[in-house]
Amino acid sequence: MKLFYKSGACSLSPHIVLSEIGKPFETEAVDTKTKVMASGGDFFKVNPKGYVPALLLDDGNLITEGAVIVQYLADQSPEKGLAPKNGTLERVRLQEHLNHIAAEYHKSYTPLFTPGASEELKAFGVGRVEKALKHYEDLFSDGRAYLMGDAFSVADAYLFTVTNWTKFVGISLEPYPHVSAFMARMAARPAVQAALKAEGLLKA
Ligand SMILES: N[C@@H](CCC(=O)N[C@@H](CS)C(=O)NCC(=O)O)C(=O)O
Repeated sequence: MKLFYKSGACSLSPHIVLSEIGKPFETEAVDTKTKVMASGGDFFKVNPKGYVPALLLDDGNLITEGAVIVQYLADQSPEKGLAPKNGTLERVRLQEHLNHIAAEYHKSYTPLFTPGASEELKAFGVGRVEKALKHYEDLFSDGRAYLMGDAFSVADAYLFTVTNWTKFVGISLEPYPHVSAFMARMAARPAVQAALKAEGLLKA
């Protein structure tokens, strides 16, 4: 299978999950502004929505939406324990986290990455990001190591990826010590290091 990605973008989340699983996969970089892929092709022809991540399966099917891709990957390798079994309440809890990250947190950064966005819109984005960070700070303050408890799940890969953007938009994690500790815990995972390195985000 092949993951279409942009370095450091939300596609880092499935990249981390693929790296955690450790089975062979390919990647292809996409310029998300021009929609030109590293191969020179038009990314709109792969994913008409124009967004990374997109996962092309060996049988030609394409899966889009990061929160969905990571669950598909986890379900293909159940022995890795990256998501609770479908149909369980625990799986619903995982989906609550994934949906919150996608709908409430991820997209709150949009004005902060949009050149020419008004100061008012940027302030709105910062407020939304800080509200989400407060939510995660409260969650982690019960001593859990990962969103679902003691064990890493695919939601952690997504939370790490999005929270990593704080450093590009000038939002300090200092008021969120538990979130900071989570970020350090994640960054120490060999699979996360491997994905960051593959995307050129680690100094040699
Ligand atoms: N709903 C999509 C959104 C993905 C998304 O926002 N991808 C961004 C990178 S983080 C992108 O490709 N942006 C290009 C664009 O806005 O045209 C998902 O959750 O996977």
